[in-house]
Amino acid sequence: MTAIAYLGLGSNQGNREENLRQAIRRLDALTGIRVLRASSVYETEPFGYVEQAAFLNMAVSVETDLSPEQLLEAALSVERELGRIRTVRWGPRTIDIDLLLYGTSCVSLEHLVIPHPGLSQRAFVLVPLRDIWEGGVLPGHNQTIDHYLSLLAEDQKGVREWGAINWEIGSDPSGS
Ligand code: GSY
Repeated sequence: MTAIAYLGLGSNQGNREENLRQAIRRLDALTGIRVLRASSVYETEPFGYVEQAAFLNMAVSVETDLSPEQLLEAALSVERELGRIRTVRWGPRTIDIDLLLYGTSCVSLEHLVIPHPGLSQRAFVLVPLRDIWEGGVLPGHNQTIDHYLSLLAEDQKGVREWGAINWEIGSDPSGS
């Protein structure tokens, strides 16, 4: 059985754009995951630990026949391949891949909570997700993305459109 899932991607270390591109390509290359849509890329002010560089954030939707836990493990494997080392909580990272939504499922395990906790309070997640979200109310929330964004004060948003990423193979001259 397949599900549509939504992943949030962020990078604030190294070549941020390339990190996002490689993450999407690697996810799409995995068995059981097909990337469907990618949002625009947004430059966002760091949330939590603020003494760090600005992030590039985006969201992708995937079709998957992996379970939520398998999809999480796949995301973590791509993080590891791209050199993500978990040191400081909230600290800088080459790539962060969060499992935001998995169909209409709600999951509450020690290591995995879906919808992602904090989803409805973070503009750096909500704004990219809005680009590609095809439903109305968010599963487990009963409100739309626009509703949650309207609750955030302007100075909490810190999100500006940065551009788009061509991630499909053959979309850049080097093909890398
Ligand atoms: O939760 C993802 C990692 N992260 C981010 C992020 O992706 N974007 C912004 N703007 N701030 C963040 N703080 C953390 S931790």
